[in-house]
Amino acid sequence: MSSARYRIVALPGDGTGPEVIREGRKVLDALAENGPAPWTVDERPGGAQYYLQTGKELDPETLTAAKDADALLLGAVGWPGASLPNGDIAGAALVLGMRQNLDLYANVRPCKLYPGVLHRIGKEYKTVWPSELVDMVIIRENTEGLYTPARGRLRRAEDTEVAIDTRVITRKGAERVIRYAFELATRRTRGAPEDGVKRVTCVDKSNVLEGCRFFRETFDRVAKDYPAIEKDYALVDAFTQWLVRNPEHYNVVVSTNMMGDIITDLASVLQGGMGFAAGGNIGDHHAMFEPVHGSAPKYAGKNQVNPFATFAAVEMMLRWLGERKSDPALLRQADRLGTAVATTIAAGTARTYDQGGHVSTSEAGDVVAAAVRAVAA
Ligand code: GGG
Repeated sequence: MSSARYRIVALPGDGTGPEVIREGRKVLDALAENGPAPWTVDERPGGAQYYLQTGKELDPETLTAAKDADALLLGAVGWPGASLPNGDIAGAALVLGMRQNLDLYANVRPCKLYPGVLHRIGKEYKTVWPSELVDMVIIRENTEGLYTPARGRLRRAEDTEVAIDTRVITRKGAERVIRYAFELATRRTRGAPEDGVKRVTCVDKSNVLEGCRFFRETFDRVAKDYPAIEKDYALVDAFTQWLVRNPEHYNVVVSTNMMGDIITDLASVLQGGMGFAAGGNIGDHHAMFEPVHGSAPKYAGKNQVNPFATFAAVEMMLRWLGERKSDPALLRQADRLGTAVATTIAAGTARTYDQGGHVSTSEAGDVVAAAVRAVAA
């Protein structure tokens, strides 16, 4: 019988997902050496490839296990040609489905540039943004907006005449994610790199869209409860330029679902690309952490992709769990992993292909696991 206190459910998913989750588990094992592991990892199948094999995206027991878990760790989903009869991508049950089923309303994406990370712009690998200028968190609403399953087509005979995606912005959905952003800005020790100011920026398209006007009104209402935090606004189109030109202005950013999806992928370029971007899908009772990248089918089975986004997701998971359970040992493990990741990146000893290097996924995992062992427990 295990004495572990915490149960982590891992969903490796498709393509390169299992490869990066294997490395995430490697660093979790390294953290747990020299003592009884405080966690168990219960790995479950699911995703598009599982759908092709079994006709199910996941087993019903996996959803039950997810509801009973202390935290979830997701790999990646999606596989070419794997779609459900209604046209949705197979495997979405692990991402969009979990967000709905577990009410994971805040998608939290830190965008921090570690010293030693290179930017790929064109064919060159170089440092573009100094690391001290990029340190923000983008919060995306995760359960409604344009991803609400309220859509359809009007067909006449064989032809589609109309396709409709309904964008739903509710008072509850907007309010809770905006409050999450202000609470995070309050808790974060650092303000914006530019001036140290604690600031929440509302990104929307309120000059055109009614839902965005409602989102911004809700932002203004919630902001009144946080007088110490500066309110800031950006229309999403202008934001895309400002983000790249002046990343140092941003501290915490909040947006609606699809706009948040787009701006966070753009922001990942500031931190070295999707190979470094991790996200937490966080609700009041559950949370799921993931490398934000997809399943990258063309790299699947090649042991080539960058596992650092998964290490960052594991670190976020340990920190969230440590705070939730008031467990200082878990918080120390999160710090340990953070230090191991930062020193490895700074040393440049685990550069995968996306950084212009030749280190494999599993070698990068070995280097970080060794770095974890070198940081005192
Ligand atoms: N790492 C999870 C993954 O594979 N995500 C792919 C994806 O399409 N995500 C959609 C979303 O984040 O809304």
